[in-house]
Order: sequence, then structure tokens, then C-alpha cells
Amino acid sequence: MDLDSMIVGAGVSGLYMLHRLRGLGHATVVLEAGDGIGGTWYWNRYPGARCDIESLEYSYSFSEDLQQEWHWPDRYSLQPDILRYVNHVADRFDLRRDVRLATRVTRATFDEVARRWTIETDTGSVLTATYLIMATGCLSVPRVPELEGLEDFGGRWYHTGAWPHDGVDFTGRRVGIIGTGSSGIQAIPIIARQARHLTVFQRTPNFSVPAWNGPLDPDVEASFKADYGANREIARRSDSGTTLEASTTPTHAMAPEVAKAELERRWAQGGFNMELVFADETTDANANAIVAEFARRKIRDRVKDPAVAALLCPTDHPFATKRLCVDTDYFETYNRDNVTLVDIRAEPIARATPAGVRTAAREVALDDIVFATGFDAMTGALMAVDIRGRGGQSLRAAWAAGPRSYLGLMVAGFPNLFTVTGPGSPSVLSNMMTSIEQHVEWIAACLGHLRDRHIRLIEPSAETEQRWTDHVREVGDQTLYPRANSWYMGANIPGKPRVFMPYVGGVGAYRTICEGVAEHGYEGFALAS
Ligand code: NA7
Repeated sequence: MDLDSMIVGAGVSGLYMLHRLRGLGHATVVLEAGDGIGGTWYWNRYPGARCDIESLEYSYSFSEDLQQEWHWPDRYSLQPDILRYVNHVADRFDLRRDVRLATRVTRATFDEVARRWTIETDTGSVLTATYLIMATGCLSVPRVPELEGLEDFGGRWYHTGAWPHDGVDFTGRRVGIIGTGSSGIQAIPIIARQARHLTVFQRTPNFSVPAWNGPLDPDVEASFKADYGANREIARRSDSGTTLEASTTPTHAMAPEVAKAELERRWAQGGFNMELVFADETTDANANAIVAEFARRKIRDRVKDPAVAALLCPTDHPFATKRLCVDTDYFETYNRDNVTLVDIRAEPIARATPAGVRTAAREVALDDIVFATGFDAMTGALMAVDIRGRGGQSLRAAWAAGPRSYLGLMVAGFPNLFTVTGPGSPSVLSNMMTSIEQHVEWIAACLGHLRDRHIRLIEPSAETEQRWTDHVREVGDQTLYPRANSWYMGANIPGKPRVFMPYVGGVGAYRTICEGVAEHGYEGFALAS
């Protein structure tokens, strides 16, 4: 099958990409490994799975009718509600007929003579297309760590990012969960309410802020929708891709009592508001320490047993330099009689046994193990495909020392290959919806530009790629982010290069750069007809 373009992944970005490329008149298909559409929201069905960007902003903005008509039940949406929304969008814009499900792309090769991509799949089909768009997501390759003896474990085990579709009943069972990132922190309170006993194996305590979730207030909804267009524009020009109001005042310009009141005000707003208390919160260690200590004090307030509270207090990384978690009753869950916290830095897990898990200090009897151990983030899904560019060079080799790109959109040596929210773009540091729409619209405009000028080939020069990759690193180095062993840094995957992968310059500033590049005839890219 010969196509104009091919999209890999039928999540939020791939589906919108399809819509826009149809608008250009492209013959295009979406190849999707899952049996259904929705990407992240298709796979992550663990108990409590919820978005921590507010519903009114974690939604497409491209259709005014859609955004006005859709009603979100909660301030922060549950996974089933988001999946229902994605399916609604697919039906409303008639997207399904060009999506091929249960088809995993295994290899993509650029043919320099034909100037086309050849794509091979695990179903044996081979397709060719002029343009290849990877819409494979930033958190889509779940990672189960090596755990000796897991094959002999007599119970059931699951990963949060590949959860069974008919759900899991933990009633009456002794459950162990490994991992206290966003997924663990969302799942733990829910599983604890159902299970006979829950043992949490914690390697690193994480900062978490209450969501204060609840039904979406009809007045908030009405007033946000009354100015939906203007609100979206604020989000597009912001740092975070949301309308959350960021402080412009650095700590030293705030009197201590003002700072204290501000911390409490932000805490009462909940969620990512806590990242926006001081203008220098993620760049100045002293400013950050104030927020970190405030957040630790809240943990001590929420957890009754001081020894357990101490174990739950993060001390090894600055506030929000690992992705900030947003919770409902997370810390309070440790006040329950049926929940035990095990610090696996003090007593590492030695192995799984037929009856449970053995640590250096004890044997924990378990019926079920839940891995909330995260993903090979940002590069994992791209590197999972054997992508070959000019001269047969592989993306895996090109990125062996860390990802390189121009704008997180294209890679030198890989003509006509686009990455939606690729490493080197704001992506995971932002509201993904805002960043996805910006990338999809930029790519569609770019392909329209090429079509109108009968240009067949686009590729960044090696120099521009180097300059952008250096810029991403330099901007990252001005922040506290590189101080944490986070998945932003690739630190959660043994052997992965330690590189800060997202672009921290801000969604609005990044958008302006992308717009400038396009306005100057795709500056930094080589175009050939
Ligand atoms: P994260 O944020 O990567 O969290 C994974 C958690 O699992 C984290 O607490 C890790 O501890 C822990 N982990 C990972 N490997 C191990 C091993 N081998 N042993 C013990 N503990 C381990 O993934 P999530 O799914 O929670 O969240 C991913 C993103 O999805 C989230 O940020 C949102 O954007 C949505 P560590 O901190 O590495 O010591």
C-alpha cells in the first residue's frame, strides 16, 4: 500500500494527526499496536488512574463545538471518562476507518532512491509512505524490573501500564505494590480500600500534593467555556500549557509571611499549583527548599505515625524535579491498619518466592504483586521500532548517547520522519494536550507548505540539530531538574544515558520558536524537491 503519510499510534496525538492530514488530502493510515484506540488511556486502567491536568484543559481545543458540547463529570478526569471522550472524538470526526488496530510497527526504513519510508509490521504487512509520523507517546513502554523468582511466584502479577481490561478484584487478598510514582500514588488508596492487606514497597519517597478533586463545578465549567478560546490561548502561551497562574515573584522579593501565605494558598488550590509558588522554584535551590520543607510538613500532618511519616518524606531530590504527584488521600492511606510501608532502600527486595516477596529483612506473603514501576519514557517507544534513516543508520545508534533532535520534531539523517512530542520538546513538562495540538498543527502546516511548493523532502541539518540539542541541555542545566534521578533523566532505566530529555524553556516560548522557524521558510531544515 502506497500512502502520502503514515502515523504510528492511535492515541490522542495520532488521532488528531490523522484528522489534520486528511484535511491536507493525504492518503494516510494510523497503525496501532493495541486492540483499541486511546493510547495511554487505553492501557493505563489501574484502579484510580486519573489525569492530573484539569479536565477542561486536558481536552482538544481544535473544535469549538466539541469543547462546548462535551461535559466532564470531574475536575480531574478518571481514565474511563477520558477513554470515552477519545472514542467520541474518533466517531465524531469519522477517524476509525483509517486506523488499523492490533498492528505493531516493527521496522521503518528510508529508501533514499524512492525517497519514501517502508514500514513493516508484526502482522506481516508492508506499507510505504512519503512521510512517517511517530505518535507513539512519551510513557508507552511499561517497564517491569528484573525480579528474580517472579516466574515461580504463585499469585497474580500486573503492571499498572498494561492493566487487564476486565479489571482486577483484590477483595480479600494480600497485595504488594512496588513503586510510588504517580501511578502507585493513585492506585494505593484504592487498592488499600479493597484488599485484605496492602504492602507498599517504596524505593524513593515522592512529593505529592492533594488534587482536591470532586465533581466539576457547573459555575466553573460555564465561566471557563464562556471564554474557552481565550483560555486556550493563555494555555498555549504559558510555560505549562495550562491556564494555571505562575508566580512572577522570586523568593527573595517576598516577605516570609507573604511566602507562607502564598504556600498555603497554592496548597489549597492543589495539584500543579504547588510548582508555581515562586518564580525561581525550579531554578534556585533555596527557593525550592522552602517549598520542599512545606510539602514535608504537610506529609507529617497527614500521617499519624511519625516513623512512617519520616519514611514518606522525600529528601534526595528537590521539589518537583521528579514529576510531581497529585493525589487523593495518598498519605492518609498509611493511617489504615491494613497498610504496611516497606522501605526497600533499608531492606532491599531479594527475590520473589512462590509465596510472596523476600526482602533483606523479612518474607512478605502476597497473593498479588502490582508493579507501578513506570516506563522507558520519552525515547522507549521510538527506539522500540527499528528505524533506519539515510545510509541505513539506525535511530538507536544515533541516540546511543541520548536523544538528539531539532525542536523535538525531526532528527538529522532521518528525512520526512516526524516525532510528536519527541524528546527536545516541552512534552511531559507540560499539559500534553496543548503540546500535542501544537506539534500536530505545526507538522500539518509544514506538510502543507511542502505540498504547495512541490517539495518532497525535509530534514534538519546536523548543525541545527546540534545547536538545538545543546540548547535543550543548557536550558535544563539552568534548573534543578538534573539533580534528580528521574525518568526525565533516563535514570529509571539501567544503562540509559543520563540526559535531561524534555525542553524546559516553556510551552509558549517554544511555540514562538517553532512559529519563527516556519515563518522563515523552515529555517534550519534542508528542503528538496
Ligand atoms: P514513575 O514515575 O517512573 O514511578 C515508578 C516508581 O517505581 C518509582 O517510585 C520508582 O522508584 C519505582 N521503581 C522503579 N523501578 C523499581 C525497582 N526496580 N524497584 C523498586 N522500585 C522501583 O512511573 P509512574 O507510572 O508512576 O508514572 C509515570 C508517569 O505517568 C507520571 O509521571 C505521569 O506523567 C503519568 P524510584 O523513584 O526510581 O526510586
